Amino acid sequence: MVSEPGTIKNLFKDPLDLMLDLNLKSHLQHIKSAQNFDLISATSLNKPLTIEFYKTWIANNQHGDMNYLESHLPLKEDPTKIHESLKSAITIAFHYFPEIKPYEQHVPARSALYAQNEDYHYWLKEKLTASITYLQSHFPEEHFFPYVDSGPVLERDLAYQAGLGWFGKNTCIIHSQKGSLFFLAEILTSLEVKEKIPLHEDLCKTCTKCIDICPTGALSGDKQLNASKCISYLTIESKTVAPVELRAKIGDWFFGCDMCQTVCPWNQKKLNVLLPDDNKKSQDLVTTLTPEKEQDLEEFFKTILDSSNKKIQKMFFGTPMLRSGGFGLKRNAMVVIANRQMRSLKPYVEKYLDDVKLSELAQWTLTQLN
Ligand code: B12
Repeated sequence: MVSEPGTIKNLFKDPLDLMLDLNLKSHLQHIKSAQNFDLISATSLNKPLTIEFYKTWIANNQHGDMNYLESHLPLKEDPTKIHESLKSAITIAFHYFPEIKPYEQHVPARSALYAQNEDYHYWLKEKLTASITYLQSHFPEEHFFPYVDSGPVLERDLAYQAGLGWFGKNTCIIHSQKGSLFFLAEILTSLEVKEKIPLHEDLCKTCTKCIDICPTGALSGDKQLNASKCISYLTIESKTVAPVELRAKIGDWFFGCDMCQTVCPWNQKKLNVLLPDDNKKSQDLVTTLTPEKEQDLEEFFKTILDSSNKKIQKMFFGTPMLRSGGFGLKRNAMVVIANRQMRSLKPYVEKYLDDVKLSELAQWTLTQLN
């Protein structure tokens, strides 16, 4: 069970409005407006509230081949092992759009919203670094370390502890005002934060839309995600080809997946304003495209399958898609080609029949196209 300190009433409130330490609050307010952060708050670095869930999840092998999640365990359990001076975390949420800085390469394939942008690991870290420069000028004796995604930090737990939102049934941190379409980031610091922001109440209640829609059954229950079945894992993190039984269920997702977030009632307001194009919000496994967009997609996959892995790496440099590399993006293209029945691309797939890592998938794709 999660031990929940203090009250859990924190409804429809910005965590800063709940902050009693006025000095800390004014600094965080300054940073928030300077960097246009959606939410900012702080918490002392206790043992993560949800570490037991994390341990069970790893022990049950729900993490696929993301071995780093296993090796991060000791540091996630006790963040002071990262640096002995650490006492607190300033936690931040920043929306993935509309400040989209589109990369030069137009990607017409269906991709997660967060990935339609320059790689957030860089630009969000820059925002943290600018915030640290400000903090350092007011607290010259203290240490500050920026974290965005890749560090050994249980980011959702810290966000939860700082009142940035609750753990949704889809496992995402959801805030009653902001939804969940945001990145999380932190500044770990030696600064002492005594403030205890009330936890955000879980407002998922009886809704099960995210669990019901998950095409691969990766979400099997409330806050239960088997990563090795998640389309996001299969198209981004996995270093292998998806098991045959999951391939059709990936639909036309080329990179990541947003279904458990775009179906969420807490994201509808934002989605309707920012994504008026219905196709972008589509909950169909395979989207309907205009002939021009289908043509665009064909050309894109031709380029992917015709290029060396090195060339692909160059093409996607500075974007989140670089993470999948040449192998991953070719793998993803083939699954979409099969699921969209893109028969004209058969000759491009045939080139991979002798490929060490992709031959079986190429064979499967051709069988689906026949
Ligand atoms: C590994 C990873 C993945 C994996 C595994 C996902 C997962 N759910 O764990 C994969 C590749 C599948 C993935 C997918 C995505 N990810 Co990811 N991912 C991570 C990463 C690096 C580690 C997450 C982790 O530790 N998982 C371990 C498991 C056990 O954590 P968990 O599923 O969240 O489980 C917790 C809850 O379920 C909770 N819990 C369980 N039962 C109960 C009961 C109660 C009562 C309570 C209170 C809590 C609780 O405790 C668990 C432990 O904290 C973090 C960054 C980081 N350093 O933390 C980003 C991160 C979680 N991902 C993020 C994003 C944006 C995504 C995607 C939306 C990307 C996409 N569109 O394709 C999807 C969303 C899929 C989903 N529904 O989670 C954001 C989430 C932002 C948010 N609003 O929550 C993060 C924080 C990155 C960032 N810096 O912005 N991701």
